[in-house]
Amino acid sequence: MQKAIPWQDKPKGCSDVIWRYSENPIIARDAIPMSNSIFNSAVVPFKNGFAGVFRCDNKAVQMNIYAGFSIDGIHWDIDHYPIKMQEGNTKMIASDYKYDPRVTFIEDRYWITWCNGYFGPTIGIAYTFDFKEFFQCENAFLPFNRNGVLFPEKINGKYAMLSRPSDNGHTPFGDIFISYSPDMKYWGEHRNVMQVAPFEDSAWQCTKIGAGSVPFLTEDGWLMFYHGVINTCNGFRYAMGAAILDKNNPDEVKYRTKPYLLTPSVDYEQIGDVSNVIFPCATLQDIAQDKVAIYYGAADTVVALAFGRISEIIKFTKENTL
Ligand code: BMA
Repeated sequence: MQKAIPWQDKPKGCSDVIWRYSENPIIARDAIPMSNSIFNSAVVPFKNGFAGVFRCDNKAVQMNIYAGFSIDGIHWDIDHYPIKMQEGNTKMIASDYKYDPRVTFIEDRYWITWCNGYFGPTIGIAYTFDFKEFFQCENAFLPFNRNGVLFPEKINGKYAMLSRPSDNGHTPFGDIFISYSPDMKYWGEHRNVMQVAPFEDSAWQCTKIGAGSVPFLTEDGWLMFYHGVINTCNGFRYAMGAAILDKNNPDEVKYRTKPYLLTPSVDYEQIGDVSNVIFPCATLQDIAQDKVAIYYGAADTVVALAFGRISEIIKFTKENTL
């Protein structure tokens, strides 16, 4: 039987399809010694509970990724030292920094993707079986790139990854692309999946968009939560939407939310090291029970949790598509 995912019923009077966990944030900025902030992080079911890879910036503001474990998906024991990589399918690759991890179970192991500092940001890849030993593989792409998110199964016989070509700074543009690989080493067949929205149609996602959580299969296709950004006179604001991609050809967007699903509007999302950021990186879903728990970084400072009914999210996305 599937381990119960974190859950709270929709609060009375709430008319939204996504609602926040009442005890947010679930991980404080100082959850481990020497942490400045813990945010944009990824979790998966593991053994009799859950495991995760956490983005932690230390007090020197060095960005790195840390393993963590939990029984209930809400209370986490995060290692006090960053993940130490061993050689995977290539010689060790330099890594000036690591941030924004995603975790995807494919076939027999957990794959970690993250933004890897190699002459600028690009997508790093590693695998683990146990969240203790990690094996670093080839970077997926040339710099500059961010938000690499693997699909949880091969598509037409190949590994598939969403990503967002970017620049070496705070990137004032960005669309989501898909790439394929026969072996997790060589990536190609790059295709555009989603572009920013026209300002007049859906301004919250008019500056840049980036893949967020690992897509999961529903009857309507792959459901994925992504972030969309608007550039305001106070800087970028990151909100969350949902997209449904075709099952066999995931470069085809079937539906995509025109309104956001969640936008920074409570204190831990609006106030932090970077104000006004909601950055989804993972979900836990229970398809049979029609439940999804969404993990997101808030204000580049803490990790928070939100919930929704999968069927309601799909219905909303179809009825409110861009
Ligand atoms: C992006 C990344 C994310 C961060 C976001 C908002 O470029 O650096 O890690 O959450 O900006 O600051």
